[in-house]
Amino acid sequence: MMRQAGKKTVRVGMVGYRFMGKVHSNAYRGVPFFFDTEVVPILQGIAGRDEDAVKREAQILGFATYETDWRRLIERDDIDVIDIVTPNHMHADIAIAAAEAGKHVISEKPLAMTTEQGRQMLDAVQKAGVVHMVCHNYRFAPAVQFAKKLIEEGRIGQIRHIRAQYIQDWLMDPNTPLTWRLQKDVTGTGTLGDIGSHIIDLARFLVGEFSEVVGMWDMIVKQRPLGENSTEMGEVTVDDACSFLARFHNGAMGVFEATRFAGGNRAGNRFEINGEKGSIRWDLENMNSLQVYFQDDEPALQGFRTIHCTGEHHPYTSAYWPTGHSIGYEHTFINLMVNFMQGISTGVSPSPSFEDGLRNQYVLEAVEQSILSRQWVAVQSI
Ligand code: SOE
Repeated sequence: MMRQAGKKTVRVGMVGYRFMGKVHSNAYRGVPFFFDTEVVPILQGIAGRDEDAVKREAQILGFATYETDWRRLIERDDIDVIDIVTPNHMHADIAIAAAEAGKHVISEKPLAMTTEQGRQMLDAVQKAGVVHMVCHNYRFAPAVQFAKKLIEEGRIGQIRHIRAQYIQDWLMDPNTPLTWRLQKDVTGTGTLGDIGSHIIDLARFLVGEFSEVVGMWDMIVKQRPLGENSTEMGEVTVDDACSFLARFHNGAMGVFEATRFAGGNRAGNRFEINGEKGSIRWDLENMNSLQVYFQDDEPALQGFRTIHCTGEHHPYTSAYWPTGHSIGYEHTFINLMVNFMQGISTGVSPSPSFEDGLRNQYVLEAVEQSILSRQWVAVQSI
């Protein structure tokens, strides 16, 4: 850890340790390995209720200590950052307690269960003056950052359309057990909040703010086994699939789809944006490539071309490998954590902040209300 010499450090306390816990831990370790940030994270403590499991995970993930109560982690003087990788229903209590204790806070998405909770979380971090961030990692894929650059440079002109999907297939087997992601009181909404929130974030990042939405959703498998080999069944209480139409304040139109029943699509997180002068396409399953079309290309050569965003001219990539060498899903989180570390060193919360999380939550709420009322619903603004 030579690059750590003489640097300021922030001591991270993480609550939770499963999939996202592993991803975040890997990202913190990657920051000083690849980037020269002012502030460097230290994996100081981890919390989880099951002592044997949390002790084991602390060792695997590289945390110095563990706690079996997240409140104890927040009370500790040797923790500067609280990282929330728990199921959604715990985000608000942990984030608010962390902010009140003066800790910087980073939370997995969606920010909250409701807009009311999201508002309380934003108020708490603003009142405490701590740095905050929500983990919409896909913005930090180099090809997505490059798309943003092209849009800001006016290369596709005024945006007219976005069609975005996050379609998966991991629930197609009706014997797949009921997980917390399928229980309303733990997760809030199903596909809408879990993966729909990611494409909402990408749309807000690349196109702008939503003005109104109308949606529909469906619950496809209504009961599932409670565990791997269980014959006992539990109720699925959230959407398995959700689609919605949107209008943006800048006049653009949007078509969005989230499902866990799109056979063959393991991580079909894709968008196409069409502007007056060109189009841009991205697909997580080919995440280092960006397809672009420019209307002012010579007519005989017009068509989509593919840019492999792995070169020195593309955002973030030169921190990793020489031109042409691909990076993966985990690097989107390293890039995100680099922004978080920079935010801590400047005192300015990077985007996506809790404010972005709340704006995202307003879109989720409007989609849900539109489905329940079978009407278009205006998206509240902050
Ligand atoms: C499961 O649907 C999941 O792991 C989401 O929770 C993540 O946010 C998404 O990035 C991948 O799929």
